[in-house]
Amino acid sequence: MPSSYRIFGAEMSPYSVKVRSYARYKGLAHDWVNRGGENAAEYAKYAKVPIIPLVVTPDGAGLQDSTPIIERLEAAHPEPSIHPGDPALAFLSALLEEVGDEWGNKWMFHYRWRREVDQMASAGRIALSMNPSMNETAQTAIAEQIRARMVGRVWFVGSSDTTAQFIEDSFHDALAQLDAHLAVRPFLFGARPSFADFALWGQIYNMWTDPTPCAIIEARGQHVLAWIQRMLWPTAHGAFEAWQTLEPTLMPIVKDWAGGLFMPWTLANGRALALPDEEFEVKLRGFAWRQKPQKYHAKSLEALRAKYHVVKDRSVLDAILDTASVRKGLIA
Ligand SMILES: N[C@@H](CCC(=O)N[C@@H](CS)C(=O)NCC(=O)O)C(=O)O
Repeated sequence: MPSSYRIFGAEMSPYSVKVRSYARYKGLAHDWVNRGGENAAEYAKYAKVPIIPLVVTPDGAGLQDSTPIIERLEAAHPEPSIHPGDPALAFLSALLEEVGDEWGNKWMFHYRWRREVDQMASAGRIALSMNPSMNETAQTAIAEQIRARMVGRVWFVGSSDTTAQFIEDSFHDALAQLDAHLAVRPFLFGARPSFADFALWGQIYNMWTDPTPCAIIEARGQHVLAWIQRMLWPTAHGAFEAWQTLEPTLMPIVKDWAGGLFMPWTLANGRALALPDEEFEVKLRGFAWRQKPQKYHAKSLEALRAKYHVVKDRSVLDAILDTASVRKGLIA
C-alpha cells in the first residue's frame, strides 16, 4: 500500500494546483501525477467523473472535487488548521473559497482564451504537458486543436463579446482591492493561509502563467505577486487575525466580489436551472450579465448554505453579511 497521497493534477488546472498547495502547506506526503500515459489506467480506476484533481488516499480511496477533497483531508489532518478559530471568519473564508472557485474561474478562463497571444501560449503549454516528448509538428497540431476547442467553450463560464469588458473591469477592481489587503499581511485572513487562499490562489496563480493577466498582475499588483509566489509553498508565519484588523480592506472584497458579483449571479443561475431556462440575465453592479446556466453551481451553493446554517452564534457574522448584501442569498 502506498504511504503517500497521489494527486492526479495538472499545472494549468486551477483546482489541481489548489489541492497541491494545500498538501504542501499541511506537509502531506504526496506524488503529483499526470493522468495520461502510464497512469491512465490508475486514473480511470478511481475517477468517477472525468475531471482533475483526483486524489487517491494511502488506503486507496478516490476523492474528487477540490472543495470536498480539502475538507476530507482537513478532517484527517486538522493541524495546522486552515479555518480561522472565530466562526464568523471561518464562514467568510468558506464564502471566499466558493467565490474564488466560481467567480475567480471566470477571470482565469476568460483571459486564458480571449486574446490570441494567451490562446497560443496556453494551448501550446497544455499540448506539451500532455506529452512532453512529442515532436514539434505534433505539438503544433495538437495545440491548434486545443485552441479551437477551448475558444469555442468560453461561453461556458459566461465569457462573450457582451461580458468581456465587464469581466476584465471586475478583475482590475479586484486586483486593486486584493493588493491593498495583502499589502499588510501575507494571507487573506492574516499570517497563515486559509481555505479561501487556496481556492482564489489556484485561479490567480494560473492567470499569472498566462501572458496578458501576468502583465497586469506584475504591473499593478506587487503584493498579489508576492502572495502568488508565497502560496506555491505556503507556510504559517503567525496567527489568523481578528475581524477588526481585517475589516478595512476585507469588507470591500466581501461586498464587491461576494455581494456584488457572485451571490446575485449564483442565485440567477440557480433560478435558470430550476425553470429550466436556456439562458439567463442578471444585473451585476448595474451591468446586464447574460449566460447559459452552469450546472455545478447549484450544488456548491447548497453546500455553502449548509455551512452558514451550522454557525451557532451568527450575530457578528450576520451584521457583516448584511452589510455585504450576501445574507439574503444564503437564507433564500
Ligand atoms: N469543481 C471541481 C472542478 C474541477 C475541474 O473543473 N477540473 C477541470 C480542470 S481545471 C477538468 O478536469 N476538466 C475536465 C477535463 O480536463 O477533462 C473542483 O473543484 O475540483
